[in-house]
Amino acid sequence: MPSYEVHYFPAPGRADLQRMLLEVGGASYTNAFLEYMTTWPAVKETMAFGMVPKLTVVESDGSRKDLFESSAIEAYLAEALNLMPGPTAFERAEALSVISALAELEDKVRLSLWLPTLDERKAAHATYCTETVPRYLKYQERFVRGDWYFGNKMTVADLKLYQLYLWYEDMYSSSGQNPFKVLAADFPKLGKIITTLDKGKAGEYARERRDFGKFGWNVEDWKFTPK
Ligand SMILES: N[C@@H](CCC(=O)N[C@@H](CS)C(=O)NCC(=O)O)C(=O)O
Repeated sequence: MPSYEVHYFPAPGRADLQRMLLEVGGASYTNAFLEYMTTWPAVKETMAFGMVPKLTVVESDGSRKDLFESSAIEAYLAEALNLMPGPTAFERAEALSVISALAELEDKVRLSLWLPTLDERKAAHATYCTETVPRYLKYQERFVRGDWYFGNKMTVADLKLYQLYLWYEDMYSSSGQNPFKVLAADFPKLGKIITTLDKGKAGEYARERRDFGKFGWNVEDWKFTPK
């Protein structure tokens, strides 16, 4: 089995699901942390598309290859670590469709993060939690086909859901606004997946190896800032 390097900034961010897949899949990996303020501008030019995350796959003979773009890295790791549903390419593509829809929901909150004033950020987050999230989660709840998204096997789709839940915890737990908790009665199947994952390896990763102590949610400012 190869080992892996996750090249990213010292934050969960877009590498969170990748690290979680590696942990849950029992792979050997290291984090290669990048420094945004110092070395990043030069390192950026070495990236295929000028951005990270980058996943380096280190084969047992020492040969290395790099993969870019979160969606491609997530799909590759899910395949490599047996965290895709089956039995055919169709179900695997369906798992990617769940990830795509959840990533779209995730992208919508990024807009709130960069608004100029505190009042604008608070208002945008409130609308996001009470209107946008339920609109998307309604369809996610319908998609779940058993104890997990794809019946009796935990897959990358379940882990994507849990990663989104964790991000909402980062931002909203201090104000009691995590929509997965506030709206728990509306989404029992999604809630069950999150609760189950929280008790296992994914939860252990979330509690012990996800916070690098560099950036955190600043509840006074409603934005992520260096700690
Ligand atoms: N489409 C890319 C987006 C990656 C992206 O936005 N990366 C950010 C960090 S979250 C980055 O590299 N920022 C530094 C820069 O753009 O110079 C992916 O999904 O991997």
